Amino acid sequence: MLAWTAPEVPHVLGSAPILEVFNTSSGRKEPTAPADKANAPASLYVCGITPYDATHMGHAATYVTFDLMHRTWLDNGRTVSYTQNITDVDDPLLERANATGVDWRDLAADQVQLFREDMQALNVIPPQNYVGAVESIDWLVPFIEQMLAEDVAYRVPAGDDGVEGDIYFDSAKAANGAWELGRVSGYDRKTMTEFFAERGGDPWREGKRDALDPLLWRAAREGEPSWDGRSLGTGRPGWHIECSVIARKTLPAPFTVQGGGSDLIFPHHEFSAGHAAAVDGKELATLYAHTGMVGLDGEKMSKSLGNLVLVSKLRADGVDPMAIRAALLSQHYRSDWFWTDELLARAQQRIATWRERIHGAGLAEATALLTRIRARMADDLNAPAALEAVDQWAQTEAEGSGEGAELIRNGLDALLGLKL
Ligand code: 5CA
Ligand code: ZN
Repeated sequence: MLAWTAPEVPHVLGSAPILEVFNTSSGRKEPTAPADKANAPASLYVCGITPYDATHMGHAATYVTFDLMHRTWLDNGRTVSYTQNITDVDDPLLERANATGVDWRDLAADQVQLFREDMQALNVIPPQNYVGAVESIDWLVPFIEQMLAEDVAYRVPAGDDGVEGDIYFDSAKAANGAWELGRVSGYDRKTMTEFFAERGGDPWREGKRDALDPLLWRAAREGEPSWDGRSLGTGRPGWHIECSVIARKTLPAPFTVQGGGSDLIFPHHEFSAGHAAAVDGKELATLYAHTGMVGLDGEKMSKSLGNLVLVSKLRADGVDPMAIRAALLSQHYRSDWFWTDELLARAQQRIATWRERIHGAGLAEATALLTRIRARMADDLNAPAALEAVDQWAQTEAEGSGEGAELIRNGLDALLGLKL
């Protein structure tokens, strides 16, 4: 699928330490490159949207976070392969389409287009591979066929609706050196069970070998879209297999970082990793990075609750997208936080102050500022601390008459994606 137009990312002289990122799987901060190969190619997979509603601040915070990772790697002189999916067929999308009387394909296409516009406005570098679930069905069928052949997948007898042919993943049999249940999330069984039911799983389905086994292939049902799955029968893919297969088809195995919001740790990233490892015996990614949840008025911002602040709405109201981006950057990506009007107002104020101060920037102060920003970003993408460094610089007496302005402008763009 077409992504969006790539922004020019300025190249800035100087060097930065290797980026370290908190790995959910190990519970520690880890370098994203070997010490002796600081500029080794990097690869990133970030779980994309389910396009049934517009981009809210939670989505934006997540994609801007991984954009910071992308930019930090580019600044380290690394080539970056980046894949993002679009879950363009799944229960919530079909339910919304049915409820609103819109064709699910039109709903998805409209929302993906709005997402592209939001991402472009926020100066997010697009993925090279932007792949829809529907587009990946031909890739995914042979994966599931192989899993069935190796008995790490199995057919479940018809449930209440009498439909035969649903295929599930055998979590216990699939355990191998590269994955076992809990490898990614580290959660105990009780926590897994809770999240599985809350986040699209069906622990109650009869005939499964383990209540936590996830769906790989859903046999065709009346009124639901379906595709030819060869020996699987007609149907549509489960959710986790979509991301494993798209990642395996477009990135190295393992790739460097698997990313998404913390709501995806379990079951989604757990089983995406499990499916891939079951097929080729390799880990999905070397590191799993997760963003905290953004909320509004005391609740997680979510399409199902409807408590949303939309990027497109703020843009339509004339808010500078760079102020939106600065507001997102003002909170650490790993914390859960709440969007407020005050955060946006403060970001607008900061941008205005910086735009004013830059005219007097000298070269030495510019170089010193970039060094500070690089150090903070290399330490688990500490964007709030990087913005504080910019604030501190802006409070100092100007040392020049603009010789350093271009360097600061380029640096803030290259490293933070902020255009002054
Ligand atoms: N299509 C799947 C991933 S394969 C999905 O989760 N789609 S989504 O539209 O629900 O979310 C898109 C991305 O935004 C995911 O990475 C998700 O973890 C993240 N996200 C969703 N809600 C929030 C939130 N309130 N705060 C931060 N990130 C969020
Ligand atoms: Zn995903």
